[in-house]
Formats: sequence, C-alpha cells, structure tokens
Amino acid sequence: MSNKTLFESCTLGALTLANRIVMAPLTRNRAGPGLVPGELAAEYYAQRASAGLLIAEATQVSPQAQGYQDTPGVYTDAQIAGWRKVTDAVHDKGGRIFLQLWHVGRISHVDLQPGGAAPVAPSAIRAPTKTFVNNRFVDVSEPRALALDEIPGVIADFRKAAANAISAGFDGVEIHGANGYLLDQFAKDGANKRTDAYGGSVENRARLMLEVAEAVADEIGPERTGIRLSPVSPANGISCSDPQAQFDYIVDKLDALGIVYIHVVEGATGGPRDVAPFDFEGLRRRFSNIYIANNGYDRDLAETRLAAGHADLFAFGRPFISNPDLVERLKTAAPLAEMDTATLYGGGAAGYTDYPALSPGD
Ligand code: 8OZ
Repeated sequence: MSNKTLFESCTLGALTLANRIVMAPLTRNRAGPGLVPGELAAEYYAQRASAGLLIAEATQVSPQAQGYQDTPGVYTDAQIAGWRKVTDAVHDKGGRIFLQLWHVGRISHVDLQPGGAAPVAPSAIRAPTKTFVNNRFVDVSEPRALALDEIPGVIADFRKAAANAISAGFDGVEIHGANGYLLDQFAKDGANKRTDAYGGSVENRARLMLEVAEAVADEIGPERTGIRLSPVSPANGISCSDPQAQFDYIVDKLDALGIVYIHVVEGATGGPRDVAPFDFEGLRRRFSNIYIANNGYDRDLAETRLAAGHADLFAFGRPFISNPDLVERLKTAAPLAEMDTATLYGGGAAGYTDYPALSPGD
C-alpha cells in the first residue's frame, strides 16, 4: 500500500502532470470542413485543462483511416494548424495534451472512403456493427483484406501523423490499439484470419500493432508515445480466443520498446468491468512505465487501485463531457452533472462547450 493521492503531481516521461486524472479520448464528431478541428474544439479542451493529462479524440492518420462522419484528421496542413490552436489553448491554461492516432480499419463505410473504395481490414470479414455517416447510423461496409505490400504504407501513415501531432504542439501521442479498430482487428483472431506474417500466431497477430508502436516511438521518442489497449472488450464486434496470451505478449514487447504508457480499458468499453476473465493486475506488472486505468472508475475505486499499486493514472471519459472541472469536483466530492446523450455526437456548442464549471472562471 502507498500514500499516493489522485490529486498530487506525477511524472509522465519528461512531463510533470498536475494530478493523476486523465481525460480519456472522446469522439464528438464536430470537425469542420476538411476535417479540421475548429475554434470550439480549442475552447472545449481548454475548459478541461485542469486534468493532469488530456487525450484528444481519435484522429485519422490518413483519409482511409476514417470511419465516422466529421471526425478530425492530422494529415493535412490545415488540420495541423487547427490542432495548433487546441494545443496552444490547453498549454496557456497549464494543461498537457496527447493526441490519439486512429485507423478504423473495417469500421467504416464506402461513403467515407477515398474513391468510394471498400474499407481495409486484416481479412474480408464485415463487422457486425454500425457507423454514423450521412447523418444516420448504417451497417459498416464489407471490407477488403489489406495486401501484404500495403502494410508498410499504414505504418508510415502512423509515423507521419505522429510527427504532425508534434508539429501541432501535442506533448505526445496515444496509438489507438483498442475497441475493435484496425490494430485491435489484427491482434484478435475473430477479425484476423490471415495466413501470412500478420496472422495466425500470437506473435504474428501482434506484429502490426508493435510495428506501428516502434515506428511512432522512433519518430517522436518513446517518452512521448503511449498506446490504448482493450484486451477483452467486444467493442465494434471484435472477439479474441486468447486475450491473456495475446496481450501479455504485446505488453512485454511494448515494455521493451520503453514507451511511456499503456492505457488499458478494463472490461467492455463503457460497459461492465467483468465482461470476461482477465488478469489486469498481471498485465500491469509486466509494464515498468506508466499504467493508465480506464473504465467505470469513480474516485473510490481509483484511490483503492492507486493505493494497491495497480495503476498510476486514471482516465475518465463520459464524466468529463458534462463536468469540465471534473478534477475539482472529484477533489471536493461535489455532485457530478449528467451528460445529455442527444448532443454527444455532432452539432455545435450545445452539449460541447456549454457545460458550466462549479466555480466561475474555471
Ligand atoms: C464512440 C463513437 C465513435 C468512435 C472508440 C473512437 O470507441 C471510438 C468511438 C467511440 O474508441
């Protein structure tokens, strides 16, 4: 047991965070023309800058990486300039901010893909889920399997996006390796039926995620590289027959790479923590750097797990939407405001930048 508290500063690579509370990446579908984050995004993130670390929403590394309407990118100069306004606004308030880098793989639709092409995936297996496009929910499209010689291009897109994020002023990046998107699709045998070097064994299925992590760490430094994992989450119709073996192996390799954090969705994303048996404490022990725990945390659970040494930082998602001053509210045990689900995805300031802080000026 230790005497650490959630409200003390903490080191993350070369950064000092003001506290151990992290704002999880949250998809809000409010990017403007050209998939550029706008002025409202700068205001929204700045309002939440009292978190020890903000992880900005999942952001496409390329046009092919998009799976939902109006999600931002980080592959054009205009997008980089838009993100620069966000990072400046957060840094002006003393905050720290990473960007989550995303390729959705098969969770996409032909109407979002360049040239109306099929989305790409490890194997040509359609996910049993929907996406949001043309202002409505529709089944995702049938994907095509990535050819072996296309894989270096995907890795290069992550590398370039990481460099772009740093030129936009981010303190680091989080690779989205979770929730049934491309890297998780490769890692899990429900979506990956390949017979080449990227499918079959635990090692082969981990290969793309690890090659992306290696490229990003090489590009911007391991101390600025984190990754999100969701070993047992069924999000977006994904399944895995051997999550413990698969993610123990992945985390051993990530540890050897020396990246700064793993951000682990414990259980079903946004759902039950006990969806399937998994030894998250064992996973944590395999990783020597920072462990960010996520999923269904409140102050009590976070404090218990911090004291027991099971995690270093705690990511809160939905509570940050309706409580821009979540850190202060947790600290003072103030009531939390409820989120309006109707304004979660898309729209403007309503349900985005108009949730008030308890104390004026925050
Ligand atoms: C909600 C809606 C769309 C995308 C994730 C990026 O699950 C997402 C996402 C969440 O990681």
